[in-house]
Amino acid sequence: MNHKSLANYLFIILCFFKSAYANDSQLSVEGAWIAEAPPVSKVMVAYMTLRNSGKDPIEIIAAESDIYSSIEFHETVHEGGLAKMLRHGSLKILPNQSLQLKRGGKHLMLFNPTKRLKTGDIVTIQLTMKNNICQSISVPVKKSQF
Ligand SMILES: [Cu+2]
Repeated sequence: MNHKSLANYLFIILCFFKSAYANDSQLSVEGAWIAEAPPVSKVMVAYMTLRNSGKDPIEIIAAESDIYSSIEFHETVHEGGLAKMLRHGSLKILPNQSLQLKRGGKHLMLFNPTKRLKTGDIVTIQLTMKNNICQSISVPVKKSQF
C-alpha cells in the first residue's frame, strides 16, 4: 500500500464515521456529470447543481476521488476576450439556494485520471464540508454536448 492509497483509505474511514451524523445533511446534488475526454487528456471537468436546503451556509472545502490525483474548484472567467480559469479554495452555498456548476462558470477540475473513463462509467467523489461532514456522490461520465 503506497502513501496515496493509505491516505485514501484513512479518508474513507473518516467519512464513514462522519456519515453516521450526516443523515440530516442539508446538501443535495442534482444532475451531476463528468464530461468524457479524449484518452490522452490529463484533466476532466465535472458539472452539477449543489442545493442547500438548510438554514446555515454550506462550504465545501475539499473534493477527492480514488480515480483522480486531485480535484480543484475552478471558475471560468472572461477577460479581454480571453477565457481563463480561477481557482477557488472552497464552494459556498447560501441557505435555501443552489449553486450551479456549469460550462463557462464554476466547475470541478479533475486531474490525472488513473484510467480511461468512458460514457456510462460512474465516479465516486467525496465532498468535505467545513464542519468536517463528508458526503459521497456518484457522478456518471457522459459525452459532452455542445
Ligand atoms: Cu478548470
